[in-house]
Amino acid sequence: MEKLKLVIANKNYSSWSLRPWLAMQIADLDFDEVLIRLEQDDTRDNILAYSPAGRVPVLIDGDITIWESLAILEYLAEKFPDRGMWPETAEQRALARAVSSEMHAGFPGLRSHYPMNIRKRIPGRRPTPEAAADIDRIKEIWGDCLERYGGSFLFGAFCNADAMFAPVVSRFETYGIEVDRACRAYMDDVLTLPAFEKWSAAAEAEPWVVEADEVDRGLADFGVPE
Ligand SMILES: N[C@@H](CCC(=O)N[C@@H](CS)C(=O)NCC(=O)O)C(=O)O
Repeated sequence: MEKLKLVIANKNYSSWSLRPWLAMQIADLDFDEVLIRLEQDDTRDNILAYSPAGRVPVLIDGDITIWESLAILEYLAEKFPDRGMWPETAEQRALARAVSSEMHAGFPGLRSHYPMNIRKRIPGRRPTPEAAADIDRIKEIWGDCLERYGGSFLFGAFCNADAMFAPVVSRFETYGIEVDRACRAYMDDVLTLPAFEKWSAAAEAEPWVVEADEVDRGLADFGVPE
């Protein structure tokens, strides 16, 4: 059987790449990774060589190519049913899929205002109204899951839903978003996962800077009065 291959981009910035990479590490899957640098003249061609969608992550399993982070997670959960990539009960699986889909399809206010930047700490960047609404909803999701299913992670043990939210945890850490004690404990559990620490260390070591994803505390660019 050919080894799985996951095509990703810069570990410091590529939030979509982090999701399946983390899930695959925690599921203890054997895979090769191919890293394509963002914002280079040949970035688009390099990604298109793997996927017609022109976006990473891309999972290659022999002659099967899967793009879209959530589809990749679903494929892996089906292929490796013993790895607990979704929770055990139907109710929990349904909710885990609901919050994962909500993440995959939503939160544009958060994503544009607070780009993932693993190696930076920029506390005090004030949210736009859209980002503030997204943050509130994310805290509500985390609080609700942690209260219902309690444990280190959203549904007890780490699952695909946690992988989907891991880049948000990183963003909250980078920009010093205030959270309550339960969410803080959840964030700490994600940030101290050995697999997350491995990704972060690689992000720290990357010399590449993507200017578009480097933001400061100010809001001038967003037309929001200080
Ligand atoms: N909906 C896609 C989003 C993927 C995406 O936007 N990936 C970014 C990197 S994080 C990308 O490939 N960008 C290519 C580029 O900017 O040229 C998914 O869930 O996989």
